[in-house]
Amino acid sequence: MCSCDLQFECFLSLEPCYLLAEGDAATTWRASTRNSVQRLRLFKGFKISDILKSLQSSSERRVDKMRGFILTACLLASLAVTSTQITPVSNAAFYPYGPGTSDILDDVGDDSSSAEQSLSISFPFFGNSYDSLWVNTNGKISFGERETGLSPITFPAEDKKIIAVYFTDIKTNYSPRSGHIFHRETTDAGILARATTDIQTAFPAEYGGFVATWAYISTFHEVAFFGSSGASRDLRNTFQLVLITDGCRSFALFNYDRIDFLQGSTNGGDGSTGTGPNPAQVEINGGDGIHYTRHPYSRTTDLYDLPTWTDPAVPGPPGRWYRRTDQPMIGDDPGQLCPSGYTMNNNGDKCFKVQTHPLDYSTAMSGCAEDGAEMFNIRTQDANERIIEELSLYQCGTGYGRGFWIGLTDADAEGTFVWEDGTPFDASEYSNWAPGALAANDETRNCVYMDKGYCWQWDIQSCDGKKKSICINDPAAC
Ligand SMILES: [Ca+2]
Ligand SMILES: [Ca+2]
Repeated sequence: MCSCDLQFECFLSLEPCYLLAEGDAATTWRASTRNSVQRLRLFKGFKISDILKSLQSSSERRVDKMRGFILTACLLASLAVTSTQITPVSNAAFYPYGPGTSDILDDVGDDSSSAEQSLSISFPFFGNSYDSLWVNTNGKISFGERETGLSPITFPAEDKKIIAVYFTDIKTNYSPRSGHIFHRETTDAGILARATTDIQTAFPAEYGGFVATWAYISTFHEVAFFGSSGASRDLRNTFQLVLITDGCRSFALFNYDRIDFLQGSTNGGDGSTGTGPNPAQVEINGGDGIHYTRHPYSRTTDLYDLPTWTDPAVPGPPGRWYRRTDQPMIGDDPGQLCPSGYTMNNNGDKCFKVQTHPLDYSTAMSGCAEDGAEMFNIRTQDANERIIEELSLYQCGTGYGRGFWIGLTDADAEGTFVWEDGTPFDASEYSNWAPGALAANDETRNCVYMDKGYCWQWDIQSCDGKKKSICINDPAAC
């Protein structure tokens, strides 16, 4: 009979003790002894449920065969001991990891990465979604490609789709090994219940009804920095990223338990102290060159305080930073997603599309309506200034008669202007008429447009004239 530590299970009464991978979806099976955790690559693709089913229902001969199989695995595991027992942190913010979970333990490395991890869902990230990810040694999770870079990057940056949990030059392949990097996808009911509670608690007003259906937990346990030696090799950082989604919205939970060093000794770092002029990066980059978000301590010496930091705006345990990740962000401002073909305005609250082909007024209106959108109406000076800013690509001051319809007309009653939704036009609220526009208004000129020649001041022309137009739409729900 085997005698196991609590986190291990006896399997077929064999010594040493074994951990079985969590769930049938696991593609690797790990056997763990009391003194080691060792991934057994030779079982890739082998399902634990198959073993158990086989053991429960088949003949003794098959059981014996399976025992032999397991024994062989045992022997290999025992011979291939490469790590010492680790004790996961007892930190309320941290999700379970390491021994006792179905975590993948990455090979030790310096500027390396996990294998590409296929996901059972598409993870929504900054307006896109990804079917796989990489866990990279230097403290970051990436989509689209592995990220082996060791120097923080100024975000926003193009192409890099990165969650920098603690991005600096980390190294786990000293001898003896210097840290463990664990990760796993999970749909475990207990984990999802916890994730659901965390998001609901953090954002009660916005996401009180959120129910998590999937999570990915990546944990960097007591990792050392590149360039450490002697006493500085004992400077270790422990941090974790939990990705959570309901298939529509997604969130990243950053957990910090221990921060002993600010940066690796590259980029001017001091190998004896783990300090220097380029501290680690705690940021997210969407990869479009525009969208990113940044922890207030990112790339500062305040990083030491991450384990006790609490977000003043979001209820959560110390050491926890939350970010919603399906929507693109610019700094701290949450953006929203626009329907296909639409672009978020600079204010981040409405989506717009320019119908660049000049159309008569009613055709332009129906073009917007087909998208469930409205033609842009300028009701306020603020809106006028904003749309002009959005149209900055169009040089004004030339091209009189060209421009954009603005959804204002006096077609029904000459001289009485009405917005397209039926709201009466009130000149005392806001107007921006071009010189002479009202004086020239007559029954042949009933539709209002922003005149390019007058730098977007308003003019009136026949509704049969051809103008560009702007459709305004609400952000997509998900
Ligand atoms: Ca490194
Ligand atoms: Ca008129």
